[in-house]
Amino acid sequence: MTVRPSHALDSAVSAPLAPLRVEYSSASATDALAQPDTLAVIGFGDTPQVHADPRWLRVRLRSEAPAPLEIWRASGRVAHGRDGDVAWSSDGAYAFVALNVDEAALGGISSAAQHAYATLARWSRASATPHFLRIWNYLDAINDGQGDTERYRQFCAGRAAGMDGMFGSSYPAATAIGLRDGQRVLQVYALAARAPGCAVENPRQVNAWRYPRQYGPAAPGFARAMRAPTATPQLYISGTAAIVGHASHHPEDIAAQLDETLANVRSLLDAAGSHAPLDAQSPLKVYVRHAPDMPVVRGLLRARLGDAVPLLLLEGDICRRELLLEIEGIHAG
Ligand code: 3EB
Repeated sequence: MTVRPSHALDSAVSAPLAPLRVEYSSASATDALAQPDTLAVIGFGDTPQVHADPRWLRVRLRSEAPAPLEIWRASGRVAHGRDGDVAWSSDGAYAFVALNVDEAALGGISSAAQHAYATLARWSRASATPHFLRIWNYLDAINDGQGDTERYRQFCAGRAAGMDGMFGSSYPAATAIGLRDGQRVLQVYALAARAPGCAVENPRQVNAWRYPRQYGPAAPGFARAMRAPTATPQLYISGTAAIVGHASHHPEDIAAQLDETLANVRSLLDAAGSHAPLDAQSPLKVYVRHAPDMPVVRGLLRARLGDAVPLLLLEGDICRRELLLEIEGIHAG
């Protein structure tokens, strides 16, 4: 019998992770960054804050009121640094990886996306946390351009080219949302882990990576949700909208789109075998296309979900013009 000397290491690598702790917080970024277990601090909206720390990220989306910070906390001691245009932090179990790519320098949104994903692929191959669980993509003017030249579709094409097999047959959960500040800088950030998660698809929706050709030259490479490789259940829910099968439903009806979206989220939780209701352990982020819809959406969500679910509402464009809102989140259960 051969005893593999790396056995102890193998089991450490495959041991379940402690859940990442994610919260919306009114703490100051400086205080949050001072904690040794802080993996990432994400500021939304017009926050003027600038921190040199690679764990700090500003997402250029407007919020209803001054937005809370999103804080990710790991379990171990967090190291952080920069490699080229990648900012990273890691406790060995999880990693936060972020990059901003100037479109003009790369020759457009498609090449910027390709560069971003090729960079992530290279980073992950050299890392102790090579498994992507969740990726966020933010780009300016996402709906500009007609047909296959729409910027979202060009982004999808570049993303597919840059991924180049890095996810094998299973994509991570994702969000892709439009910014409106005219800055042509693609923002991509990700949560990666030491062990692989498990992709979950939604039986009410066609898998996004199988969308038919009418939605663009390259199907969007993401899973509807990702079960984290954690000791207690944790589910990362992708951006979810009023799409049934592959078609958008209820154009121009924000309330009906909200209910369809919640039906999709519930169906996804069922598919993931999660029977716990959305609660205080389920922070949701809600992207709303038209600012005047924001109080309406907040009211409807409180009526549907109760007061315990942490909500962060942001103004942003959804990747199909007729979609008025999108909901993403994390769920313990
Ligand atoms: C959808 O279901 C809505 O391109 O990464 C949601 C989540 C959407 C992620 C992406 C797109 C993406 O197709 C749009």
